[in-house]
Order: sequence, then C-alpha cells, then structure tokens
Amino acid sequence: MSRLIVISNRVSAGGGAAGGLAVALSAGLRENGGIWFGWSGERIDEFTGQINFRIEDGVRTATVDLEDQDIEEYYNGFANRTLWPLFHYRIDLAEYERSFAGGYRRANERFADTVLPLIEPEDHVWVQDYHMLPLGSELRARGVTNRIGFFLHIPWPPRRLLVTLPEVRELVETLFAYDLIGFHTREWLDSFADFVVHELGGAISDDDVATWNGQRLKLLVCPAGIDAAEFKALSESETARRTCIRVRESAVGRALIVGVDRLDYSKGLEERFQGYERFLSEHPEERKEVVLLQIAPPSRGAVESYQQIRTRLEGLAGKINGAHAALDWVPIRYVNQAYGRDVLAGVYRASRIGLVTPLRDGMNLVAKEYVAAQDPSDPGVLILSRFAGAAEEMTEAVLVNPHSAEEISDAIRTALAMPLAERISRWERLMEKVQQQDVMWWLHRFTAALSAVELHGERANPLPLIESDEGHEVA
Ligand code: ADQ
Repeated sequence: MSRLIVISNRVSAGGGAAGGLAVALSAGLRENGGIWFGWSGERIDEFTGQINFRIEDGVRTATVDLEDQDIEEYYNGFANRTLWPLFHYRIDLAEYERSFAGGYRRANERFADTVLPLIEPEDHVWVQDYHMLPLGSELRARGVTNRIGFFLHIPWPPRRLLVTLPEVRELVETLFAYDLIGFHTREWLDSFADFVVHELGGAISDDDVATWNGQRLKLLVCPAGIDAAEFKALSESETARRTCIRVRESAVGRALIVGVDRLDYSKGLEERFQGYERFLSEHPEERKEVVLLQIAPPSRGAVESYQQIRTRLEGLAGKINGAHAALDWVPIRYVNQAYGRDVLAGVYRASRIGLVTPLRDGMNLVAKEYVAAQDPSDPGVLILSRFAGAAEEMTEAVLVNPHSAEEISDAIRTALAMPLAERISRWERLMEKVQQQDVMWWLHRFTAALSAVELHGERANPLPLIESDEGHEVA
C-alpha cells in the first residue's frame, strides 16, 4: 500500500478538538503511513521554508510558518476574501485584487517547494480544499509524477458566477495536473464539468473523465460523512447526558430549536433568525412554547465581512428579543462560543428541532451530527436547507429554501406538529445513510479511486512484472 501525503492549509492530527474529517485523514495516515503537511498557523518575519516535524496521535505532521504578507494575501486575501465568497455564490462579497492572486500563487509555490523533498516515488498525494487549488500543478512543475488527488470541501459555483474571477481560466487549467478531483455532490461535479466544456472547450465522458489539452482528469462524487458511531456514543456519554438535562431544564418545558454553525455569512444565520421571527409573528399561540438556541463561534475575524455579520446578528437577535420577549421568556438565546463535541451532542439531543439552513454549503456536517445524536425512541426533526450539499442525500429531512422566511416558519410549524411515528421513520432512514456513508467510507472511497485512476502517457509506466508461485506473471 502506498504512503499517503495529505496536504491542507491547516494540520489538525491531534485528538480533542479535531473534527471528524481530521480524524479520518489521521486514520488514513495511520493505515498507510505518510505525512500530513500544511501551514502551522504561525507567522514568521521572513519565510524560511523550515519544516517543523511532529508526531501527533501516531501521525507524522510537517508544518511550515508563513510570513505576514502571505497570510494577508493568500489566507485572509485570495482564499477567504475572494474564493470563499465566490464559491458560495456571493460575488457581492468577493474582492478581486491582483495582489491576493499573486500572494496565493506565491504561497502555493512555497508549499510545493517545502513539501517536495518529503514525497517519495510511490506515495499518493492528497491535496485538500480551495486554499490549494494550484498546488498539484506546482508539484508537477517540480517533476512530481506521483498520483495526486484533490478534494473540494466547498461548492463548485455555476460558471456564470465563476467567470467573474479574473484569473479563473488559468486557475481551472491548473486543476488538470491532478489525477482525481472529489466533490461532495453531483451538483458541484456537474458545475465543474460545465465549466470545462463551455469555458475551456474540453469534454466530459459518461464515466466522469474530463479531458482538455491532451490531459485527463477523473471526477468523483464523494460525499463526506461523520464518525457516526463515535457521535452516537458521545451523545450517550455522561457529559452529553448532563448537558441535555441542563439545556432542557433551562427551556422549562418549551420545545428547543437548535442551530450550531461557524459564524459565517454562508450559514444563513440572519435569514434563519428572520424565519424564526416570522414563525413567532404568524403563530402567536405557539410563541411561548419554543426557544431558539443558536451557537455560533466567531471565525475569520480578520476579514471585514465576518466582523460585519457578527455585528448584524447581534443587532438582529437583540431586536427580535426586544420585540417578543416576556418577563419569563426570551425567544433567542445566542451564544458565541465553541463547545466540545460531547457537549454539542448533548445539545442536539435536547432539542426538538435542528435548524440547519445555510444559503450554500459544500456538505454541512452539523446536519449529520444532529441525526447521529438523536434518541432513537424520541428523535428531533432536522430542518435542512435545500442548498446544503447534505440535502442531496438527506431527503427525509424537512427541506427548506433558506432565503424564504415563510418556508422556514412553515417548516418549524410542521416539525413541531410532527407525530412521533413520522419523526421516528424519517430519523431511521436518515440515520441509516449517516451510518453507511460515514467518514471512513469517504476516506476509502477517495483513496481507492485515486489508486484506481488509469495513468496515461509518460506516467503510465507499469510496475515491473514479477513471477508468481504458480508461474503466472502478475503485475
Ligand atoms: P464548515 O463550513 O466548517 O466546513 P460544517 O461541515 O458544518 O461546516 O462543519 C462544521 C464543524 O464545526 C462541525 O463538525 C461542527 O460540530 C463544528 N462546530 C460548529 N459550531 C461549533 C461550536 N460552537 N463548537 C464546537 N464545534 C462546532 C467545510 C465546508 C462544509 C463541509 C466541511 C467538510 O464549508 O460544507 O461539510 O468543510 O467537508
């Protein structure tokens, strides 16, 4: 089995706070051996390319510090102020600055230079996410002939939006350096294919192989999952049990609606609050029967649009609470904090409704965590945005258009009135999928596809033939 070289912006092989995907990537590295390479998260006055090696939970990691200008132009700039909004269909928020594009290219060149000596001839390389789109091509330019795969964790936007990016053509062309690209959904894959055909003049075969300029690139739908078994166990842990009791007590018999998201404009938090307010206004009789607990830890605070959404949400929560609160009831409890996974599991389990309404999301793992944490005999109802990648699989959720306050309001009404038998049957079908397509399934689906890609041209050198015991020749 080939070693795996995982390359991502941040490296989080350690236990504890590491999310499910980090756990899966670590498991992949432990299974096959290899290295997880990326940015340390630290600043340095001048880039040196010096690698810090560590062993975290049995995984070998290699990180490199970046200088201020790289962090500003590559991370806060092109990645989070250009690509993130654009790929989430927010061209109104996307900032197109040549210095960002230049810094992004420079940082990717630096990553390629630094990781190059760590790659051995038989290694499989797996690059993660939008921070590193051109990394494969930088590695090829340095002579790497290994199999290289890429996974996109965010949506691939429609080409009519994507063409607003000045450097788009060069950027997409560099992706043909990969052997395989994984997307969470068929929709994102089709969107990419559409760009290849209509903007680059390439072609797509029936088995999802893109060809352009004599190069071939296999495309794969590979939806990310969670560690469902672990999350189920967490939801039955002592911490989760205590959290569940505490949260339910604090709701004093009211139905708890819960939202858990990074504080990000793509998560549709303002629209969610407005939908909830609509529900309060349209159903005065239900008003004091519900409470919304929204947990949203701040992220990317260095970027202005994130500061703005934080201020706007605080204002909106205050306004709704001011308009509707009574002496003994506050409609929205809004908490800006990160919690342990066992605490979150307890919060999910305490609720009657999980409100997951991103305006756009590559997948959305909170929806899956919510399902995995439910009590099988009395499960809560998942209300899920049609525009989350997760909606492609989780069709038994109550699906809504997150832009419509009316639909959110109606969905809350439907979920509150849903009979136990229907809640159980929807949950069972959702849980089956969450358990089947879990995070290890995701890991193995991608790595198996990378191993299976047919190589062409100079890179197709077959392994030397070896004599087997029976005298047959095997590869
Ligand atoms: P994110 O945009 O970060 O991920 P998501 O998939 O929902 O979105 O994952 C968020 C993770 O953070 C979940 O595991 C959740 O439990 C955790 N989290 C959220 N709020 C928290 C809190 N208050 N305390 C502690 N933990 C919290 C990106 C893409 C997604 C895609 C994933 C994986 O944007 O679309 O699903 O990558 O590919």
